[in-house]
Amino acid sequence: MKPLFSSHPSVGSQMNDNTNDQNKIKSALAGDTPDKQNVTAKTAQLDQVRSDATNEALTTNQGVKIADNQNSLKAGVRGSTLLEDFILREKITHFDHERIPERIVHARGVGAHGYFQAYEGNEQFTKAGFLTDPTMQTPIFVRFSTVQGPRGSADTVRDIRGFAIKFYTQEGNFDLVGNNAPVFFVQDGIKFPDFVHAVKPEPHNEMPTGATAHDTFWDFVSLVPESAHTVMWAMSDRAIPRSLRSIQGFGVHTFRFINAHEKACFIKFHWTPKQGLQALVWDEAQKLAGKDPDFHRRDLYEAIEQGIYPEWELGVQIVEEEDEMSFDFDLLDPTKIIPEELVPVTPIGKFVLNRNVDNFFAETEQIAFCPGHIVSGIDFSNDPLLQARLFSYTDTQLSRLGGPNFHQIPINKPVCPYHNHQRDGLHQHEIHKGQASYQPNSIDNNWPIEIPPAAQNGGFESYQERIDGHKIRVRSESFSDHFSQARLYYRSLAPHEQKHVVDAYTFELSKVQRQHIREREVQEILANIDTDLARQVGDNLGITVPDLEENFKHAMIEKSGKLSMQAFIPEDIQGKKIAVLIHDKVNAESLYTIQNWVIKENAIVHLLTPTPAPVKGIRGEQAASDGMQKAEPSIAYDAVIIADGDNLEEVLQDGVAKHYLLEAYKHLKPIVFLGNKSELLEQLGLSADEGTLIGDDFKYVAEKFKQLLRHHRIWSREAVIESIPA
Ligand code: HDE
Repeated sequence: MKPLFSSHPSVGSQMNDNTNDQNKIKSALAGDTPDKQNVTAKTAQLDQVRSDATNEALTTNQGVKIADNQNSLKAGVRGSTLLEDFILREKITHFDHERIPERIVHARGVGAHGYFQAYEGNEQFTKAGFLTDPTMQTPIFVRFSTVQGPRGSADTVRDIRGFAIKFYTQEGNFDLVGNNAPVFFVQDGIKFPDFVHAVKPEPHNEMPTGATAHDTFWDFVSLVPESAHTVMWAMSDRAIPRSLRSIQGFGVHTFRFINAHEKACFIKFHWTPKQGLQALVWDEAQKLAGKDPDFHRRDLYEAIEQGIYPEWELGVQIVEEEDEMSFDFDLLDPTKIIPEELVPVTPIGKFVLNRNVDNFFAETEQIAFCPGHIVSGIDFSNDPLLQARLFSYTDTQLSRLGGPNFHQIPINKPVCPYHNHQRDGLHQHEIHKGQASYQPNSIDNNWPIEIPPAAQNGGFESYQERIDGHKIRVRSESFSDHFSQARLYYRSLAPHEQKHVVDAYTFELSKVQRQHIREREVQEILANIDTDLARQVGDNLGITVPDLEENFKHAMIEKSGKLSMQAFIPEDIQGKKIAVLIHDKVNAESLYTIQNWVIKENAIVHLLTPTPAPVKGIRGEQAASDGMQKAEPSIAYDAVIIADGDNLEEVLQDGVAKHYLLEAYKHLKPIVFLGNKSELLEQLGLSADEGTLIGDDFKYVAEKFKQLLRHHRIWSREAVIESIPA
């Protein structure tokens, strides 16, 4: 971190008490602790990002050295440009073709590298090498995404998040292409193009970008009750995450594990962040979409640059083959969860993201996930949505990445050897030697050869499921209950989360122009889920709601403990972002105390000033600025501290600082008022509550502050904030 104060000659003698603290800060600056902070990290990163051509001559793609990269070749000093200029033409032609088609869904994304490490004891379930060797660290690449918006859309829109993981295992690549919701909008892949056409910006005017709040989305989902459960997730706080570091991931479909004795079981993948689950509030999400459309990718990138590595625990729910039919829903139905009360999650390993990409296009944009990339020990189920995905992803890469050799792009390449008789095609990078590109062959002794499944590190063999049925286009009757689990989700949420669901349906439906669509959603979908929910939304929209409770089907379980985000409060405050507002005549000692505490907690603190210039401490010291209050708004932080100092009058004159505090209060954030700053509460017309900490010395409020930060928001304040201006 930048030193907070310049070594002003007058400071030394008065700051003796803090010498140790300052030394700690300095050693952190020098890299003695892993707790690097934002500002230095940015500088260091600028130093590190070197081109691979540093110290090399500029050339054309054919290797011809270029003497002038500033001027095209012209017929005379003021004459026209010559067609002959092969340097200009090569450069412009390449530039013209720089873009590739964006992903049809999940176009907006961000990725990072890391590793996966298995826990002990998984061999009882699976023979997959990367899951059964706890000493091995398997490299991974994760790409997070939103579903609806194009590549340049904002990060914080209301949407399900994609959470795709590529495991580069020694037995081939395994792609776990999941979402941050455990269920999906449709049950059969044949409905996916319809769903995507409805959710995407409308075709006549290409609006809205990155939002489901429009007629075609609600038209479709109100006509397709199987979407009810997933829509409920999309209307909940899960769909406006505070950070990509604080989302859960799910494989959605039921898969299979197969162990070395060929015994199979059904599984569902879950992965849960050590950082806990946290959401934005809706007003923040909307404002961030304008003030920092890169909010989530920046948060992930900066955390990793600063050595604050996000971590998730991977687990599976395991269902024995013989228990397949023992639930009141179908395991093959991707609109259903298995409540954890019925089948708990067994942890099988953890993964950490610890390296940013070197080049966004080469890695994040060109990575090609496919649920069909699977390794021995894992297999598919007959979930009809999964089955369609097995076709779609490879197919889409052909047009995105321009041919069948996309597995040769570095980010997609397996780390284990691969050999076969596939040849040629667009963008072939390999120079295959020899004459025999077929099998059987005697010219090359039949190489490469098949490896039987029973051999060590053997060949892939599909689970030998017995199939006996008619060739038929039909939806299984066991897929027909669309509302019990939507109800289970709603009823399992904390009261403030339920209120947010009501607010979200109200907001979204208020944007729907056609009254009959609004009415259908409220009267035919919501009324079938929960009468109270439907009435609240209905009242807001002026729509009457029938009482359908008599028809409600009672599910095996009515409430589940692991659906509310409140069930995932983190143990620490690692990576939380704290803004400290400072003005001239700030109390320096108080800042050092805060700084040391933050370093110890591995959190992030920014000293925000009225302008980018440093401010003066009480004793004439200079406090460097980590950013200007106007440019680093409260919506980008988890908590605010208004620093101690002899400057209450200055703060009262500062409309930006006052708005900062009002907004943080309105967004239910912990706020610390140091020294005489507690007077601001009254001046701003705010009530003191459990989230407003007041003290002369930060030391005495630090522990309480930490607990508030762990819990992320002051929910009890929500009832009183309506009258505060947005
Ligand atoms: Fe996808 N999906 N999807 N999807 N999906 C794509 O693949 C598709 C589904 C998911 O970061 C596309 O490479 C079909 C469920 C993620 O690169 C495409 C069906 C789940 C990502 C495609 C589904 C997902 C994609 C677009 C229904 C959660 C981003 C570009 C049968 C389990 C991966 C591409 C990344 C991307 C098709 C349903 C998650 C078009 C046909 C269910 C996280 O192939």
